[in-house]
Amino acid sequence: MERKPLDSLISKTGLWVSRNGHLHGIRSCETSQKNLRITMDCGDVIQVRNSRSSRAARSLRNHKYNKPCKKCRLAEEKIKDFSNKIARKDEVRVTVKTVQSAQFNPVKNDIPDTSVLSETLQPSNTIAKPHIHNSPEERKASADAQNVKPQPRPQQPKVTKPASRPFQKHAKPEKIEFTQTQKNRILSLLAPDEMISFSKEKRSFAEIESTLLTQRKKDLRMMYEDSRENMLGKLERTITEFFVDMGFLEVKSPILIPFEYMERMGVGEDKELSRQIFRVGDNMCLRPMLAPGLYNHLRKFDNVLPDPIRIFEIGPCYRKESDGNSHLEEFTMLNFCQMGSRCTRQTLESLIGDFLDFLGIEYDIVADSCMVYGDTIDIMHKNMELSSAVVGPIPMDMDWGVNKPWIGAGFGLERLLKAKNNFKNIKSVARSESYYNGVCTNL
Ligand code: ATP
Ligand code: 9VF
Ligand code: MG
Repeated sequence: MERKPLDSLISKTGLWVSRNGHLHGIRSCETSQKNLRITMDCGDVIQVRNSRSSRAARSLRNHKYNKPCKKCRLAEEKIKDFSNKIARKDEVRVTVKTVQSAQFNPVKNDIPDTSVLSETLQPSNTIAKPHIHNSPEERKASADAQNVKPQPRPQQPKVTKPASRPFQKHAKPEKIEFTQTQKNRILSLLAPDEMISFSKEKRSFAEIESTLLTQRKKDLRMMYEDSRENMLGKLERTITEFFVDMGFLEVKSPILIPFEYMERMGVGEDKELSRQIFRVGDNMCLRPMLAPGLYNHLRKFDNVLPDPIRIFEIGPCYRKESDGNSHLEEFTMLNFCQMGSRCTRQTLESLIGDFLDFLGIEYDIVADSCMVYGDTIDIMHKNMELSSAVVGPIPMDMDWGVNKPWIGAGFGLERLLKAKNNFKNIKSVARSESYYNGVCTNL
């Protein structure tokens, strides 16, 4: 049977169940394409997605609530009518959220900040405030994570709890089982230096989430107060300054390029790699690398600038490969190159060494090869490739009107940030609406 969206559930009952289980009467409800703005009889206003699967939709569908809101002054009849419906649904039971009274254990920090931790201690019956989740990703994370599976209904249905003991406390469970969605939500809320062992965890999902939410809000407020700089933007500025100081010219070439450029780079439609390219219309694509733009600049500057020519670009690149912890579909590449004199492996390695020392990132050099350039010098941080570097010339240069020796290296900025800051997931430092400077924004 198709589940009804929130707006139709509301219009049927005229009631709302808030996150803390209070049953409210609805005074008015404004609807937009995707959202509802509901004013309760008590004056509370909330904005929610008009979803079929949210916590609120489930509560209304299952007539699941904890106690009526006193300020709404709901008619006894209305409450009874709502409560009675539950009795007809055998599979549904009013779920009373139980939060252990045990002390909140901070998520293990390398260096615990006691001021942060003590502030995050909350009363054992605290339940998070309603949140507005805008993206499907956000909504899924929180709504699914909050989901409490319907349990077989006990013999004597007791819908409301005495007002004095709204949240009954049970004996502390030995071990908490987390769903994968809950684990993902918790992991997304961890700071880079935080870890959690789900198998040893004694706190409930709600407790952990609430502690982490408080910490992440604090982190974001601190960034707003302190530097206000975006990590990715700042790294781009820092690297730009470094290469400009080293005598490299900063260039910015188009992100939207003719697909023919990729054919000229040896990645034509017949090649497996071309499947990773985002095509735009019939003839264009989003650049998956910076080399075509740099080739064109080198050719044009050849008779203009003194030898050797040094240029670099930093900017977005796109590849259809989002799996794993080191790949993004939208990432930021640095490619620096030199053409003309002194284009040796030694110069290349020394430039790379100076650059990574400047950033304070450890690395190893390994030999590799790739389809576009043939032999490459790969720069690794642990098991992650930071860069592929090449000593030219190569036969392909001819197709770009370049006929001098060259050296060059391409680095991913998000991978540099991940290596430098120990981020677990590259997505937390990528262009994103879900993270800011490694901190989850779905709070
Ligand atoms: P990998 O083998 O890890 O997929 P690659 O060899 O295909 O990388 P290159 O074409 O050498 O990547 O690109 C230069 C650098 O750009 C890489 O060393 C990496 O730092 C970064 N990079 C490449 N693809 C991605 C991606 N999808 N997401 C984030 N960074 C990337
Ligand atoms: C080095 C890897 C051919 C002299 C204009 C610039 C390079 C390797 C870069 C990058 C890529 N290449 N991800 O080319 O410096 O292009 O695949 Si040029
Ligand atoms: Mg590579």
